[in-house]
Amino acid sequence: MLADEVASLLDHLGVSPDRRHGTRAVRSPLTGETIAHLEDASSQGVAETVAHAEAAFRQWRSVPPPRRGELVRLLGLELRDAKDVLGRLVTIEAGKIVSEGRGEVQEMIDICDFAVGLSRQLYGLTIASERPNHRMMEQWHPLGPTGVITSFNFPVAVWSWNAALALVCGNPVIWKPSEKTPLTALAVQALFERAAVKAGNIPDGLCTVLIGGRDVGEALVNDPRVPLISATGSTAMGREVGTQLARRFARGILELGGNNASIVCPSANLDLALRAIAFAAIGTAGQRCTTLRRLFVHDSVHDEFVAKLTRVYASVRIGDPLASDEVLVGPLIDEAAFETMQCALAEARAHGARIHGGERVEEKRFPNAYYVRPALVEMPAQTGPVLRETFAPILYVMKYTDLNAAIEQHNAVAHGLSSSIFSTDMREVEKFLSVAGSDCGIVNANIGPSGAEIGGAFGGEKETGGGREAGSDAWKAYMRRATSTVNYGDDLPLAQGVRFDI
Ligand code: UN1
Repeated sequence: MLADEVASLLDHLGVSPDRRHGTRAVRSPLTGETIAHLEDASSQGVAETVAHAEAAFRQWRSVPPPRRGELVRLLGLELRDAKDVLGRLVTIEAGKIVSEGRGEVQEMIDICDFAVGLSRQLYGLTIASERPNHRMMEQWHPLGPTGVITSFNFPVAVWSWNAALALVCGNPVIWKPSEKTPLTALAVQALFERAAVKAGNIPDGLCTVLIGGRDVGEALVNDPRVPLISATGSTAMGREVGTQLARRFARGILELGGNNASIVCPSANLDLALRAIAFAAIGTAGQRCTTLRRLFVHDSVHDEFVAKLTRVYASVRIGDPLASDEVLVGPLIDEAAFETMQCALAEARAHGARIHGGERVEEKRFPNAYYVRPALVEMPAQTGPVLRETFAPILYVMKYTDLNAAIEQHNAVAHGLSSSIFSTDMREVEKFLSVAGSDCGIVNANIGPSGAEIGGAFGGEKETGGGREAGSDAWKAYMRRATSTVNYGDDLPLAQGVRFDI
């Protein structure tokens, strides 16, 4: 019984039994069984949580940033201690294989480390003034309560990319996790609370979790006391969130879908490309926003490469990730995901596809869980379902002859998250990385499009939403900039030479 194991993992992680009952059933995609019940937040509960966050903000914004970093450092220590247990809960609740469940917690640890360093580097500029005896500068100030809406596929890491930065930037965090993965959120909240006790003097309501469905997310998005919402999920969700935020002039960090592609050139190291593409297309059962979904292979290597890929697709081990470390493909999140995948495959067939795999497996053993063999789909052209994101392990393969034309096709989709090229010809690589190359937020060479590390800014263009999270200067989105001009002289020269003598 997974429910018993989940109960003991939650005990171990310190989730209070008071929070573990209610009418919302949580299921595991591994078996389809119900593993816990929780209570949704009421609309009054949402309003109270935001009020607490607002009160916490008044205190937290005045704590010096390196002291704020100390709390995040302690959170990183809690996560190190809990890595295996929390990783296992991620596997049970989201269906990831064990090493990816642990990898997700490692990504949380990495962003905590990054944010601790950042807490001493929230730099503003000093700017040369055109006026004598004047100094210009900018400061970065905390913004306010930050709402974080996350999706099932990275049930804990995405919160941490936002929360670690928001906390050192001086903002409280209100988390609305996916209704498919609320238990891991409560577990992380319990770890945060442990870190907060160790840190001491942390205001109540600094980090909170709101369990619930769409109505809870909407209440958060529409609350005028929340100046920033970071939302990860589908483009349809992001379109609604973005519109609501625009109406009240609030800020959004949107991390939406991807229809990511790679190009395999004639000079590519094909063995390397094979491993990279297998991980990117099959890993996480095709349920990453960075999953590889389209592949353009040069005519001269196409048949050889597709034959190799077909063998990988036919032999990759699929099943319950808790049963063996050799399992590389866990289940789809639910039946709806399975149906969507089957529709996309049927449509591809109507567009002339040749399909390898894609069928349901393990149905007898797990009638309520949805395991599939990843689908390798040879397409005559980039049409029909190839043009959209289907959140399932489907890789559409197409042939190309001219790199410029392949880059055109590469960019001819609505999303712009991640991309890569496999080539040992530096002219091809540099072209792909150049202004005339990939139009995505992430552009790689000789690795796949997924599996980004924390130091770089993560996010993409077009219908991916435009937000950036995690590394580089992504922290600026969590702060407000104040530009100040100070006159230390006794005259009042005006900018642009304007005269105004009274
Ligand atoms: C997502 O799927 O929502 O680059 C994020 C990657 C991971 C993050 C994926 N670091 O694949």
